[in-house]
Amino acid sequence: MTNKQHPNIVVLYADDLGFGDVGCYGAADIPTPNIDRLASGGLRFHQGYATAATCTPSRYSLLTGSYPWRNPRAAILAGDAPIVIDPATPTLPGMLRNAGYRTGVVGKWHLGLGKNDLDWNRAISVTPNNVGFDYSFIMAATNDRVPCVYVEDGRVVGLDPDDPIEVTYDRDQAFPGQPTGRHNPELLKMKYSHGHDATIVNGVSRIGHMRGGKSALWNDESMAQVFAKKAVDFMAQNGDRPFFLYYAFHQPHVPRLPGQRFKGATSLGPRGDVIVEMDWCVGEVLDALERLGIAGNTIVIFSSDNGPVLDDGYEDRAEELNGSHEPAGPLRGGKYSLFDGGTRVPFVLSWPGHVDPGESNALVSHVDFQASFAAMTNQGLEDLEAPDSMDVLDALLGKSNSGREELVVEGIQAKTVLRKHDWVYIPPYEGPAMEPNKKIETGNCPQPQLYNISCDIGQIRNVAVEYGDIVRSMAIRLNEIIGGNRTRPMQEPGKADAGDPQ
Ligand code: NG6
Ligand code: CA
Repeated sequence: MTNKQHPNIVVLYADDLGFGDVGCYGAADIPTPNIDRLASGGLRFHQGYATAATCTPSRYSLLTGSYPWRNPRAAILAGDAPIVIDPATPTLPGMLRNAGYRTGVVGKWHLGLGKNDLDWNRAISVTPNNVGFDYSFIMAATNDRVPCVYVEDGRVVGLDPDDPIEVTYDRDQAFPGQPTGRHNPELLKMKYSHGHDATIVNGVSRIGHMRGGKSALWNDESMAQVFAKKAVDFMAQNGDRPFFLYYAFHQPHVPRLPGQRFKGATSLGPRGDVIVEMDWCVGEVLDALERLGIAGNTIVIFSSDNGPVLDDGYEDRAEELNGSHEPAGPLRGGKYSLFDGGTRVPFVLSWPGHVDPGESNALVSHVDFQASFAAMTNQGLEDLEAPDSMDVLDALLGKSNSGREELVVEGIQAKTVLRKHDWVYIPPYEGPAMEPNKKIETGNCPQPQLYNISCDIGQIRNVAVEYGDIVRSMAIRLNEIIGGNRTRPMQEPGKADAGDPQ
């Protein structure tokens, strides 16, 4: 049953884009006219958060309304990992489908596929189509992980049956005779700085080993166009009914390889250039909505899965060419971090004619979409559905300036942090204070940390000693929330995150 009065919903989701990386959030050196256009006609949130400082856990929350530490496997996944969302779990797209929406995902998935039976040469047994999406056109994991192929509705696109795909993330099972970044650096057009030394595709070595599937391999330089076209096609095909499109960009995640016309778009090198390319993708969506005559009936949200990183494993001169640009804006830390730079992200919502343009200080998170859009479409949530999602619809639509009171976010190794009102409490954690390769402050500290975000957005002044009573009550509250519900253990300090196959 379709319900014409419900607006379409488009979620545009960047990968590793920081709080300061786009014009409307203060970036002076990266032109992002389309995202800025969305923001000037919509609501720009100052306190919009992902639930995690890395991809898989963050996306898990967006699609299930659950904190990632509830799921034992919702950590950065290898490219051949089984799906982390149980098909029985009520999801955001599933809920909208029940409300009459047609649902589609285009772009980066990174939530696993199959159920330990993954064979890239047949119809994949469990895909986004089994967890609420009617249509899917995805890359399985990340652009730096094999297999480097597109998967449409559970089948690898363009695969020649006589050249089957094999994938392994076990170094000992690497395919003999197959060139790798580690052994054949002469074949690389972009060198790796750490990790990323396995199979070479398109002159770039990736994480994991892959053989075969030559006709199906993607080309990084045309990926933006491929995904943008699929996104626009999906909207065009479903313009006469409510639709939900989750369009997850691959930019500015590594490897950063913009299409020809975006090379040199900024003085920041590939990282800046792919942000401009991503902005072009946003423009493609906005233009299509206008062309289809449905812009006024479409909620568009733009956000990011986690904070920024400069060197995430390739020599693309991101640090060297960064100049005075501040990818995380005024925030401390970045991707992987327990500090706000890890999870506080650009967050814009527009609904022309329905949401007044402006700014909001409400505390909101991607985990809230499920409860909020359930409320908007008059759906009740099932028992146990979206346990951490809050109905903050009024805040999202700019009718109220108050969102959540508290939020749990996590950094690498599933270490959790509590935000409550203006306070951020980071429990004592062991481990290095600085991630050595990526040069990002982790937030690890043997002492408790407490920051008042309203007067100290940069988390410079740890006031845990002055406000011992607040530290104690927040520690108790964090334990109360997580208590016996954590099924994903915190990892050993110094160890790579789960799923990191290196
Ligand atoms: C890390 C990768 C990093 C990136 C990250 C996932 C290495 C050394 N680092 O393991 O490059 O792929 O995983 O990023 O391999 S995310 O945005 O998908 O969470
Ligand atoms: Ca990411």
